This record gives sequence, C-alpha cells and structure tokens, in this order.
Amino acid sequence: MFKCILIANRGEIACRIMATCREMGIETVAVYSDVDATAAHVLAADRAVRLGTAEPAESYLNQERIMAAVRDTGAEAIHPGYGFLAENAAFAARCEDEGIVFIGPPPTAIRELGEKTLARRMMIENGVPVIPGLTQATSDPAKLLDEAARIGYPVLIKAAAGGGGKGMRVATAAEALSEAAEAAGREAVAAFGNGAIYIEKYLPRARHVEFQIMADQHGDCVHLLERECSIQRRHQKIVEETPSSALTPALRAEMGAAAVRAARAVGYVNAGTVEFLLDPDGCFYFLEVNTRLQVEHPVTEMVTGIDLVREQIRVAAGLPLAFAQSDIAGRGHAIECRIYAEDPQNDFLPAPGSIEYLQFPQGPGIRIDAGIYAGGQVPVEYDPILAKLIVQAEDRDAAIARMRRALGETVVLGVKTPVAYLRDVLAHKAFRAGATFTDFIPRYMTDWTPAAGDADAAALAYIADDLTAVPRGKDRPDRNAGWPSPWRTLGAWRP
Ligand code: MV4
Repeated sequence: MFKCILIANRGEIACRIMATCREMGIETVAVYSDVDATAAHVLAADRAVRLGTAEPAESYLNQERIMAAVRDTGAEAIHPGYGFLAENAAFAARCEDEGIVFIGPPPTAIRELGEKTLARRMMIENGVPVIPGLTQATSDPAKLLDEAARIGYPVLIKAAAGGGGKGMRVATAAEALSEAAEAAGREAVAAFGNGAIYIEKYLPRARHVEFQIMADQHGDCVHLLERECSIQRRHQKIVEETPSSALTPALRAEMGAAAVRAARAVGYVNAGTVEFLLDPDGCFYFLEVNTRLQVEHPVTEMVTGIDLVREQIRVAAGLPLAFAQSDIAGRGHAIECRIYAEDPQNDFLPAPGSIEYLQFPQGPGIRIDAGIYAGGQVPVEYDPILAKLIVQAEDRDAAIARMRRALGETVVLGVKTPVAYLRDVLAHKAFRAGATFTDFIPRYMTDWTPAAGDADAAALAYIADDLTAVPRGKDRPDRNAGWPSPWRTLGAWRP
C-alpha cells in the first residue's frame, strides 16, 4: 500500500480524500495557491506544498509544479479529486510515464470517453442503448438537417468534446437548426477549444439517473447502484439522492448491467459514473461517462456502506475489489444537498467572502463534507462549494424530513447560501411525490423568494444584523465564554 499520497485539489473534496488516507495510515500532501495558504485542506494535510498564485494555471492546473511537489515530498500517488486535472488524459499519462500512480482510470479510457461520438459508437457496439442521433461529429448543415429530419424535432446539439451540459442547444424546427448549430459550435470552441458538434433527439422531460461503477486491474467490475440527479440548475446539480424513485429492481438490474458493459467496453479501471437519461416510459439511454470520483459520491457511500475513496486507493495499488456484485445492497435512502456561496436572490451568482459563523447539523444519519471553517475565506478564484450535507434514513420520506431538519440547523453567516431555497425544494409537493425530472427547477422554482414571514430567514437576518455589531479580532468575545450562539437565538427567537 502507498505510504504517501498527494491530493491535487482543494476544498471539501481534498479534505474528504485526506480523511480516508488518514484512516488507512497513508500520509497526505496538500498543494495550495497563495489565496489558499490557510485553507481547510492545507490545515487537514500532514504536509503542504505551495504551487503558486491563485490562477488555476499557476496552481491546481499546473502539471509541472504538481509533479515537482510529488518528487520533493516522495509521494507515490496522486488523487486528483474532481475538476482541475481529474479528467485530463494527458496528465494521467504523464503520471504513468513518471512512475507516479494516478488514482483514477487509465488515460486511454479518459480519452475515449471524452470523445462523445466515439463513446456513443463504443456503447452501440456493446449493446448499451444510446439516444437516437449522430455517431460522428459534423458541422455540415446538410448532414445535421438530414439527421434531424430522420430522428424528428426537437433535437439537441451537443459539443463532441464536451460534457456536463456545456454548449448544448435545442432546435425545435429545421429553420432554427443552422443558427443553433453555429452558436453551439462557437460555445464549444470557447469551452473546449474544439468546435465539433453532433445532434441527438431531445428528451425534454426525463430523469438523470447515473450508476456508480468500480473496476479493478484484474478484470472485475461492479456497479454500486444509482444516484438520481435530476434536480439541476443550469447543469449544476443541487440535490442528489439514491435510490431513484423511478427504478424497479428489474430496471435497476438492467441499467446496472448496461453500466458495467459501458465500463468494460473501454477497459475501465477505478471509480467512474455512467450517466443515463430515463424517460417517463422507463426507456433509458446512455449519456456519458464521468471518469472521476463525483461530487455526489457520498449518497452512494451512505447506502452501500462502502468508502469509495478507500476502494479507489486499493484498486490503484493493484488490490482486487473487496466485494462482488452480490455483496452490494443499498440500505434505506440518502439525499445530498450542495451548499455553495451563492445568492439565490441574485440569480445564484457566486458570493465569495469570509465565513463569520458556521454551524453544521448533527445527529443520526447526518454527514457533512466541508472544506471551510469559521473565520476562513471563500476565494473568488474557484468553485464556491462550501460543503455538502448528506443524510440517510430508512426511506425517502424519512430522508426528506431529516434533510429539512438538518438544513434548518445549518447556519452559515458571512456569505449567502441557498440553504433556505434547498429547504423549499425538498418541501415541494412535486419533489415529495418523486416527480423529479430535469425540468423541476425551471418549472417549479424560478420565481422563488424566501417565504414571507419565514421564521428561519427572518431569524438568520436578525442574527446577521446582530453579528455586524459584534467586536472583531482580539476584542471578539470567546464563543465558549458566553457569546450567545445563533443556534440558541434561532431556537428562542420568534418573529
Ligand atoms: C440530454 C437531455 C435531453 N435530451 N440529451 C445534461 C448534462 C449532460 N450530461 C447531458 N444532459 C442532458 N442531455 C438529450 N438528448 C437532458 C440533459 C439534462 C438536462 C437538460 C436540461 C436541464 C437539466 C438537465 C439535467 C440533466 C440532464
């Protein structure tokens, strides 16, 4: 087993990975940029190496400096987390060349699955259903029009080098197709440096259901059940859960088997996610494979009891999977809510700043994956995810009740967060009924404002006012020495 792992990431995911390393007796190396010199992940690591200034190219995306940090610290492996270098095939190949273990899939799998039309062809060859549409990228208007006529409108134009919903455009009729194709191509160039596009039939009211997969270096591959991630805003997932209320045991087995075929098609190793769209008739279609540990992996860990990071590290070290498909069973229901520094009343724009006060919920079935602490800063330069709140309970209703309770106990002051918004998402009749389709947020939540007289919102505003009057720095009273906690204030205060 490795003695030392470098975590090439920051924030909550770096802290999460370090927690497992510590349990496994593996030394951790953090890397950081100047604005992160005192960030949570730096404090959590055994050692930390400065990379450079805040710009990602000078720090978390800088392969030279990360490899230098690996050499200087004697780390044997790199965990890339998600984002940054996690799905960079060239970086994974470079690690291999330099004798460092990349804790993730082989570079060939990253490269092949990153080419969306190639991935579609490989899935078709392996009996995985794909959405009707092109299997070769083209910008030829005649070819696009032909295919759209064949599959029928509306169609969705996607970037061939893309993923995650970036650069997608719907065309509802032939007249709109060429303009939409040009716009999608321009966006693809800007986002991926590659303007290649293709089209698919557009499925407007489907569910996003993804399967966690895990494969070892000895040819074993299993799935660890599904996650439903249909609650998204501008292709940003905000609530994820498992199991999906739309799957029967038979459909789960069928989709899980298709996910394993998808992984085997590219010789996949380590953790990955196979995304599907599930339409209201119960037909499912391959979307893409995410070749990384995902943000929402904790819901899977909560119901399966498996530490996915531990399995990633074991598999990367050459060990066989510790479980067979028949060992995998989900217990109860888990839900995750993502808490970003963002303003729900200002179009969810990132709202970085300093964390003045922080209180997380506690109690049975609750997990917090956080990358911040009270008194810390949320820099403007990176994704403003603060923490993930994950709950597990015996069934979906109990998990919803537990999540609403946990959100009600969550206090983050100093930056705006969507905590109150998330409570309303979970309280929504359609959510409770399991009507979680990809149009949920635009359909039900566009005109959201904090409920008039909402006790939490009012109490939080009251606490925030109070806090601005609190002396700072050395004059600030010790929280343990009589400063009333917002939680007590919250409990006692009535509008
Ligand atoms: C689609 C789709 C409907 N039809 N493709 C978004 C993320 C990326 N992995 C693929 N995505 C989608 N692809 C076809 N042919 C719907 C989504 C989609 C989605 C679209 C709009 C709003 C929210 C969404 C959430 C999940 C998936």
